[in-house]
Amino acid sequence: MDKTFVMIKPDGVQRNLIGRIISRFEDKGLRVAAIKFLRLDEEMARKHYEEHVEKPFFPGLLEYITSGPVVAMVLEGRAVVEEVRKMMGATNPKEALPGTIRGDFGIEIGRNIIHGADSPESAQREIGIYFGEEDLVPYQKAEECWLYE
Ligand code: DAT
Ligand code: MG
Repeated sequence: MDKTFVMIKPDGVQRNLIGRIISRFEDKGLRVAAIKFLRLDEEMARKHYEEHVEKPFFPGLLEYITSGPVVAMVLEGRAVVEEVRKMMGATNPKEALPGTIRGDFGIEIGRNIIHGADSPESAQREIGIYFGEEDLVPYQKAEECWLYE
């Protein structure tokens, strides 16, 4: 099954959205394969946002992402990277459509609630930052024959 990496950012945790966000993924039929509650330090944040460290917005991003605990998870499902990106909505909540997580819960780009890997390659790299092979629990859900043809 395809895998992606998702993180509920510090604002999502502070705003009591953990349950509602995970529920959306469960409702869609995606499967949680690993989950962890943690606070990023600067080193982890730099690794996570490797491609953005030189960007002008990085100092603010670093402060925000290390400002409180986050929920990191691996989700599984068919084409899950793309599905999760659709469910998250545009990077800037101002442009994110209603019905998406960022569109429904966010207002500003620097408080956009959720991270999701943007490609299967990024997903693999990001999963490796937060989880070891032993953290991924393989299982099947009984409903899967009603989700997949
Ligand atoms: P995404 O999180 O949708 O994958 P990204 O990888 O381009 O977006 O950027 C990572 C995060 O950095 C994003 O969630 C919010 C922040 N960010 C991106 N572009 C920004 C900008 N122009 N100003 C401020 N923050 C920005
Ligand atoms: Mg990104």
